Amino acid sequence: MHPLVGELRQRILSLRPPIFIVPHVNADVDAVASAVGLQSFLDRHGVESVLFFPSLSAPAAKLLRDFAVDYTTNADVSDKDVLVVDTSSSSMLPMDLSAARRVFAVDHHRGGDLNGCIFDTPSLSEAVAELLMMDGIRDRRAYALLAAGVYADTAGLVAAQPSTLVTLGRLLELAGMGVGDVARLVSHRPSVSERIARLKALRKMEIHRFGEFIVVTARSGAYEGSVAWLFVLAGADVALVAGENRVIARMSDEFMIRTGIDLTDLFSAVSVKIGASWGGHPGAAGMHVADPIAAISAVLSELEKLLQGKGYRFVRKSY
Ligand SMILES: [Mn+2]
Repeated sequence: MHPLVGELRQRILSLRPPIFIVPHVNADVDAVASAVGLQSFLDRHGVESVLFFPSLSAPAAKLLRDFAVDYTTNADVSDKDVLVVDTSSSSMLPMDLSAARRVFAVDHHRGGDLNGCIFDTPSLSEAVAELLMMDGIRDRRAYALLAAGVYADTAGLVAAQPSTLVTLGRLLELAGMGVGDVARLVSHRPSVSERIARLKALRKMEIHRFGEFIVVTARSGAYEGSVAWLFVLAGADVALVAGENRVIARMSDEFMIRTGIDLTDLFSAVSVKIGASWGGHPGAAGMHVADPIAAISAVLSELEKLLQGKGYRFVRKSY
């Protein structure tokens, strides 16, 4: 059992019902699965809650349809207690929560500015699953969704920790599913617009060589995370994609292991220098900035400095 689960249990049971459960903007499978799991927990404790999902990713919307989950896309949270799920950065909220009575975040990303319980697990769903299991809750639908959340946020278990797999094993038993069933739940061919965004970014990308490492940068009007992930699959060690007012980055595992540098080091250093907010994990992070192109230059300079500080000697080249 994760040491924070007991505290999470206590903190959310002290909120005032009805509790509005709100995931981050463009909520992914892990975010909505965690939200449904939290509602199941509150239900079993007789605490009224509302799933408020104003902004969903396509895979999350499909999963909610498949499981016939009821949620609202429009609500007034003035003077209400809000449970923010899968983010602790106010810049990732899908709406202004300044009129809420209390805002409490349940998250597993570093770098956020909101108060809450911040886990260090690869998925938030595994932490929420432990909360339900702690109270012996039986809810097959919630467990199936949470298994999907674990699978999705660990990129098909690639990023799982040993404890993730222990929790997933129990989740599968409780949901009566196999790993193949979960993989099918989250398998999703990207939409035409997402595939077009990826392909357009391939046409416009810039390749930078930092000695033995490759950094790829591009601009994309949408799906920046998907584009960045594609660059890593194509051979980039670091991918930086500029959106309208943000920079989304991915790093290969190999780069992090070899250099000991990850995106939390890089983005926390750069965000201080340029006055931006950021959130994310070692291998996947995002930064909110007014000028994303300038921010990418700052990230490239910082990366060069960090690599040289580790003893790598090279002259930067661009292709
Ligand atoms: Mn997550």
